[in-house]
Amino acid sequence: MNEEFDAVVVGAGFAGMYMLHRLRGLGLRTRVFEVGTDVGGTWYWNRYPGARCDVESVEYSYQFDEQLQQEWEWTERYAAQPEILRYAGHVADRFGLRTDIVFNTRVDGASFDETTNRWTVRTSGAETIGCRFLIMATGCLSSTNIPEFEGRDSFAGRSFHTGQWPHEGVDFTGRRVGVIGTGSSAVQSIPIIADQAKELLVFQRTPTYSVPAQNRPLDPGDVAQIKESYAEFRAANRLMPGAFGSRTPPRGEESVLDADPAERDELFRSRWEYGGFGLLGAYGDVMLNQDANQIAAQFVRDRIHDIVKDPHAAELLSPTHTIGCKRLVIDTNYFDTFNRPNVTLVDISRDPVDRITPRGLVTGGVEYELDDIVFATGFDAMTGTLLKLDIRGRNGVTLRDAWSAGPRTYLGLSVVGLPNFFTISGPGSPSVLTNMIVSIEQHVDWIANCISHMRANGLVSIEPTQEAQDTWVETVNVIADFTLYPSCNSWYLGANVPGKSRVFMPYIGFPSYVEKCDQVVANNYEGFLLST
Ligand code: NA7
Repeated sequence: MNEEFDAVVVGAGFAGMYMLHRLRGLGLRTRVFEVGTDVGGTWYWNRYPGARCDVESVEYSYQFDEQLQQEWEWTERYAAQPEILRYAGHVADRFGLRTDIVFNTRVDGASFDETTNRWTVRTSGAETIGCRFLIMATGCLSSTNIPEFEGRDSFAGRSFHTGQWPHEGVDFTGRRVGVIGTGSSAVQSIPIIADQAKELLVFQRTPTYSVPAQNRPLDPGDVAQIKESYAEFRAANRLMPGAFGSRTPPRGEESVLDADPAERDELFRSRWEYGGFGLLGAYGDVMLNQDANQIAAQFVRDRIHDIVKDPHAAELLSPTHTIGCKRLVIDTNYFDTFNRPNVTLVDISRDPVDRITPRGLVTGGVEYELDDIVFATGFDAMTGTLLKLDIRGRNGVTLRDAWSAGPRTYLGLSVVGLPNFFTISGPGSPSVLTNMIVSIEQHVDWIANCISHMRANGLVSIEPTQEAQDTWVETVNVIADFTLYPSCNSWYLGANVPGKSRVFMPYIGFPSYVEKCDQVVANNYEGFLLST
């Protein structure tokens, strides 16, 4: 054993940084381990061209420190990756966080000792660290998904994954580039790569619903107004289902099926022109009823046909699945990019990528020669990183065994058999369906308060009961089944990774979730076993 700590936190993204800050405030000796060379988490890794947050910058920031939120100046409605990374660095500087973070170091696994009620953590630095509390701040989109295409490593050109982009950037000038995937990362990067590359080929398996971001520089008067009453603005956001968007046009309660077609079209158009996710909230039943959903979907398909001049390309770019079921993408000039003479859309919905060769890739019996391949193929979301670690709890329980048929948690915070183990924004919590920073702060505060309660009462271990966990898993699923979310192959369901169990992972509805977490505490940590 090299060193003893009260708590070990895995990951120095927004979750790990705030967790460290709170634990220090409680006087806990804390050590954070981070694979990267600096803080920032997902914003440290995702440096692809055009990377930008889809939650507005004045909301996608911490609220735990009034001075911090007053002093930081965002420049655009939706912040770009370099600005968010600068913000993360600013927070680390301001609170002196880096002294307790060990960079360039991966946590490989951890085991729980039932006699001491402590964890032993193993790192890639060949260290073993002892701690009472083990907190996973490993992020929801931190394990990249690169499909096992035959011959993948034989490609003689350059290849990149959007989520592991080179820090020095990539120059595509004069190159023939292939992008595989049309999710958010592809939609953001394609217009910029198309601007640089000699030729761009986009290999699309499923077309994407994307709406304009209508991004713009922030108006200083507007920002000053928000800052004057930041607390009220934040409080209003916490009452929203996704913990953001209280300033945007309000959610409609009516059914789209009852609306007059001309008025309906006008409302959708106003949301389209406003930009962002608001289109899905124009009516109350878009995410609840398939007929209602398809009316919103048709509106977007019509816009795609307005923008894309070649009708065949427009048709290929028009999705037919449930809108909003895969995360709605917000873009800048995505569909318009397909009007460029140097951009070609290759439909691989029927003929998948057959193999990668030294010269390019083969699909539908055609070899497309490429200089560069960009894998915009997403992530093994929410569970990927947690399951890479060898976590061993009580009675030899491993996280991998416990989750072999899909993740099972109590509140997305804790797991049966793993005492004193917490997951920040884990599966079973609202996480990716919300403004992540708000969810992170709510989880970190809950965990910090729980640890403080344990210390004040001489308690040495906490673990959920089997019954509480089973009931919670059931609740998460019942709520999801009430909506259209489970109706397509999204990463929310793990359906993007071959062989992954199909389980809807996020809890839908931030306010009711917070109420439940608070109730658990008010009822003396209902559903948990606490021992002295
Ligand atoms: P996404 O949204 O998971 O998108 C990945 C894309 O890659 C998507 O279009 C996939 O098509 C495609 N894909 C994945 N595997 C393959 C294979 N084997 N062949 C062809 N195409 C494939 O990841 P992003 O990084 O864009 O975005 C992730 C989140 O980051 C996003 O939701 C925001 O929250 C930010 P499919 O749709 O599965 O047919």
